[in-house]
Amino acid sequence: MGSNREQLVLGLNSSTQSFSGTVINPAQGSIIWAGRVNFAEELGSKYGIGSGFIERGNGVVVAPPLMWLEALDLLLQRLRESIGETEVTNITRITGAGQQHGTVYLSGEAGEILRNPDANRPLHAQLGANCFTRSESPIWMDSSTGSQCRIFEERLGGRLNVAVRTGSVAMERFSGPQILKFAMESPDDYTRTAHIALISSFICGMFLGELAPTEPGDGAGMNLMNIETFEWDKTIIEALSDYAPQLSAKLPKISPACSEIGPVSEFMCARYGFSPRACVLPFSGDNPDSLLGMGVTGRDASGQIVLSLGTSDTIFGATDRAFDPSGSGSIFGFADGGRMLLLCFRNGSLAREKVKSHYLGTDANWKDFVSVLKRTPRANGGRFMLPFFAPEITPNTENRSLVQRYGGLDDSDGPANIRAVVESQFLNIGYHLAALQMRPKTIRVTGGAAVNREILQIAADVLDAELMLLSAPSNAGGIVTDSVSLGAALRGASSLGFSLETLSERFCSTNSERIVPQNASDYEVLRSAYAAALSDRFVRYD
Ligand code: ADP
Ligand code: XUL
Repeated sequence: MGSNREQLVLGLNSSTQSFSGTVINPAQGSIIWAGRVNFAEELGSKYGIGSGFIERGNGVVVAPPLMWLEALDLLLQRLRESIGETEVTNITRITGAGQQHGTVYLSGEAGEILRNPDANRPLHAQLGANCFTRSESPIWMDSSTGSQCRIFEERLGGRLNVAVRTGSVAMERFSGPQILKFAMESPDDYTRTAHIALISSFICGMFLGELAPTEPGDGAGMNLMNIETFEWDKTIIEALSDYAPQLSAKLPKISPACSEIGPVSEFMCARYGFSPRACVLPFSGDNPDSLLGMGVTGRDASGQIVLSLGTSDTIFGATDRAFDPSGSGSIFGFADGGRMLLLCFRNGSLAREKVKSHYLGTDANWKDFVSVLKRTPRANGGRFMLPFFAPEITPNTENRSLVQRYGGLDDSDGPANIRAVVESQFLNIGYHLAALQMRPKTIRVTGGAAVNREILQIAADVLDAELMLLSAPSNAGGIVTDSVSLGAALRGASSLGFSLETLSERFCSTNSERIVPQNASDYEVLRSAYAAALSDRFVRYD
């Protein structure tokens, strides 16, 4: 193995719409490689998915785990082709993140096959139907588990008690209610399930060659982990045991985010050229790793807020809070041993895409969308909408979509609707931030839509906050939009002896472009109108 200067770290991101990776040289502060496999473009027809998932009706949203494995195979082949065999053997730490909350249900055979796969064939060709007790995984967009959330609340003495124990009220997309639903609807398949993995720990297991532990950042997105102890909450598991028997035995152990959990498997070395001395760390959730990748760590962490404009829009930051009594915010673990607070808005990029193709045609691109934004007036003459084209998480629309237009917004007026969806999404984010007494003056931005300066200017004006883009380390160029795989790589590098603060200084430069609010006062009337429209439809819980 080379000296510390030559050691490289691979961070991965098994996300909703793509599988991406970043290789860094932590000593030099440089990005060696970044790659991505887009599910829809490269594997869409084979797996019958649209934007990375399948909607089965009644709020059920799933994705095939074999698709993630095939994408991983493609990505790792590209990595080797691109950086060459020698550089691959210099990778000494491997970790990653997954879209949060989704669960993978494995039979006893999965563990056996993982221990000794044939290096001549990819894993997706070897983990056959007998390895899964459920061929499709429910993912974070699933909103079908309202009745299971009510069971959590009844059994644990109310919604607030669930939040006090787990950091979040029982939420439809969270893994606990999803597991309960599976156990109730398919008891035989549940009984055959030997291991329930998060998407993150499922992918991690492919590198370890055995079923992998979960990590507290992502484990907090299950409603099953105690947010104080970062252990499975025995009281909850016991309270649900008549619905989901033997659950403890099916859950992995929990290992800290920055711990080394074992060497990379022989299969991975033989098939992709990794060094047998490369170590694997637990995989985390995409949001916790994104927080690290956006440079939020250490003493000045609290108060730094990140807005991620990916499939979902999310807003998050480090926190001392143990739970959010209003029920909208979730508390997750964070790699530096602390906690983070997150608000998730399901109607993010996909709602913007939907409005784009509805009014501008399916061939329209983001330039067309931007040109409409440029020629429509700020604040839209008082027109706005409740922009929940799919069931929304914040506010919780309880498995229903909800699009309601206000201020004379006419459904047939394309330009006004295009502006309205963008403005209204940020009005919604601003409303929920204010409800949590959060009024950040600067916000770091990432995610696929962060390249769109016109959308960012609207966000800055509506939220009345300066937006900061992070510039990618010099040799990579551009701005950071895949902060998740970068954050995972930084976490991996921490186990080589670099402090997270040093890594953050080296990789997360905030000396880049800023989007300053220029017209925040133009939105004063709309902010109040939006708040009135929303409180008219939703009763707050506190
Ligand atoms: P995820 O990690 O959730 O899979 P990403 O962060 O990769 O998602 O973001 C993907 C989204 O970014 C797509 O749904 C796409 O609509 C959006 N996007 C990409 N480019 C632009 C752009 N120029 N303007 C607005 N949105 C964009
Ligand atoms: C967070 C959430 C989403 C997923 C997918 O709670 O549901 O952000 O992590 O990105």
